[in-house]
Amino acid sequence: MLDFSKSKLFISARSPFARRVRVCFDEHGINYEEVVLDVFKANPEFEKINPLARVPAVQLKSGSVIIDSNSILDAFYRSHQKSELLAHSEREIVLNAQWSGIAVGLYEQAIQYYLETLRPVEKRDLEIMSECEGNVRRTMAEFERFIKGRAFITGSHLSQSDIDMVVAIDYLRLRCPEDWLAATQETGRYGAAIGIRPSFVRTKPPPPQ
Ligand SMILES: N[C@@H](CCC(=O)N[C@@H](CS)C(=O)NCC(=O)O)C(=O)O
Repeated sequence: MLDFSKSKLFISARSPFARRVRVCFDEHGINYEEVVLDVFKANPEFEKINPLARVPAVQLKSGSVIIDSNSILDAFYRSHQKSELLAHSEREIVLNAQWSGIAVGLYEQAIQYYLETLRPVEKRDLEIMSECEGNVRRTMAEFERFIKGRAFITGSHLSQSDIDMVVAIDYLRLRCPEDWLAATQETGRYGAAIGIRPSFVRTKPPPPQ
């Protein structure tokens, strides 16, 4: 059993990968410290913790370090096998795995798009940007159909896949054009209901700089 209390979680204020772990820790009442980094700047001290210089990374009070949101969550849930956020049936396990995978893919698409927008207009790869747009619109249309009439992905209770999808919805709103989510009212209703939880309110990404 790994002990996550009194751990240090290295994050950046807007990272969706970090936020899925932050919300998970908050939902489980973990007492931990957040170390906020600017990942667009060199962080020599952090590179000693994670040579890849990526957030999230967690340093347990034992000194052990786990990097990558999937690895952190995997280790966390192995140590919290009675968590109410865990899937109870085969159907729930499949739904959770499916939508958590999709959520992480959405983070990647939004980041790829955002990084292009940081380049001077003439250097942007329009093919990549349009591919991201197509992938996000198609995926969100699929989620809109799926979530209609449901409060949670499993139908009955909050799971890590809900955390991951609501983090994705907020991150798309932060980094991508507004109209990509224009036709997703059911998604909006679902995100708003879960987004009022204190764990989401506390970790809400600040507006873009
Ligand atoms: N697969 C990793 C992705 C983490 C990631 O890409 N983090 C970004 C912030 S959103 C980062 O630290 N980027 C800085 C860099 O790659 O130098 C995870 O799930 O934790």
